[in-house]
Amino acid sequence: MRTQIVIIGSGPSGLLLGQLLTGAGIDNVILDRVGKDHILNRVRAGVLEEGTAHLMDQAGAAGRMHAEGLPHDGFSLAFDGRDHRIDLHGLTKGKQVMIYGQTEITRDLMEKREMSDGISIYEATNVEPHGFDGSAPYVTYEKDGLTHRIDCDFIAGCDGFHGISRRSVPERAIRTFEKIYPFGWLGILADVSPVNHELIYANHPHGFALCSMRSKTRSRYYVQCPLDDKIEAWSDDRFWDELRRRLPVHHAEAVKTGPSFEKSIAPLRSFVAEPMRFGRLFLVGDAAHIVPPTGAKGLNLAASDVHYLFTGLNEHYRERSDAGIDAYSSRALSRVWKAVRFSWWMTMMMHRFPDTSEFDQKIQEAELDYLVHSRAASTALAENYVGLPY
Ligand code: FAS
Ligand code: PHB
Repeated sequence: MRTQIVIIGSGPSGLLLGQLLTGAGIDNVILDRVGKDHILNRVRAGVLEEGTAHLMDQAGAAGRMHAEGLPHDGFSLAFDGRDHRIDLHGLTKGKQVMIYGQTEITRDLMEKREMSDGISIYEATNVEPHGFDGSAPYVTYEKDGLTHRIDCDFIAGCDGFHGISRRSVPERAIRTFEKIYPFGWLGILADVSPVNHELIYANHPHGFALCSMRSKTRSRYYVQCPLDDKIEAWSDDRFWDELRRRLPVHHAEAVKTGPSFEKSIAPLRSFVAEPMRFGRLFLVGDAAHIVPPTGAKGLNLAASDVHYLFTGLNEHYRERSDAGIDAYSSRALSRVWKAVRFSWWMTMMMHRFPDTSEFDQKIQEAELDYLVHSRAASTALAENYVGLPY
């Protein structure tokens, strides 16, 4: 088989890139090592920047997002028993975020791809990129007991943090930067109405909590937990008690509880690989970077990477210009590092660290006090949260 672009990974990065390329008449094939249902069963991000929503429009896959998504003009920071609203709309001259689950983004893009007759090969094992340091790259994979080969012009490594693409780059050619946080997030999904019409990020002596949602009838909640914590140690009752303990009383009393149907613990890390291009192989999304979910940036960074790479590939084929693909890594990394900083800053500000000193705790409290009482500080938070320009 031959195509122009082989995309490794059928998560949001791969599917969004595939749909934009298809819309521009650029042939592409998506490979994933698991099946569609496995991908659709993952519960991850929930907040979309306007840039991400616009890319879904550009991909022609935004109908359900506009119909079912919840545009939000602000969110609250809760600490010391009170909450403080951050007026995103007012502080960013009218910008919003869209509450719409990553699972739905993935479903919409999969359906759009099927309608566009895009080729996606699932349960492709031992996927391997080859020859990307030359001018004739190709990808091999196994399926139904046979080894297959796809020759191409370029390879997009959209295969996430644990994928094969970054691991295929010679160690001498790549630098990585990492910070591991000493706690995780225990998250649940429950079909109960959200405690508030907007998100609440809470900093409490017992730890961080986040009140989010997927719709007006489905809530997504998180509590900070020790890194070595186990799901089995968290009954629903224990979760609801701990969530309410970490919220201001008026919110705690309003929490609607019910049986959770998804419960998971995610570790938190910051990670960046540089560069994001190796000849004819490009790293995209989580394959190149990971952020703690505190700033709701992971999925949105994947979207801006896709924007930069699609723009470059489109120029390559339409205008015979390589300026865009040559600039891909530096353009993407410039935005990545600003989002990595923001996600680190929000994580440091909103979580309780096991080994924090009394001095560091007072600094955190001063940071929160300054943030909610200074328009300049709130504006800086707001412009990062809605998403810096592409
Ligand atoms: P993904 O990891 O989503 O997709 C990669 C795809 O590549 C997968 O389908 C995988 O099966 C496939 N793949 C991997 N290795 C392969 C191989 N060798 N061969 C073929 N295919 C291969 N972001 C937020 O903004 N907010 C959040 O709240 C949030 N919560 C998260 C919770 C968890 C537990 C995790 C892991 C991430 C979370 N994220 C969150 C970040 C997440 O949303 C990512 O940013 C997003 O999934 C990035 O999408 P992709 O780059 O497509 O990578
Ligand atoms: C979510 O709804 O899953 C979510 C929202 C905001 C975050 C992280 C996760 O910062």
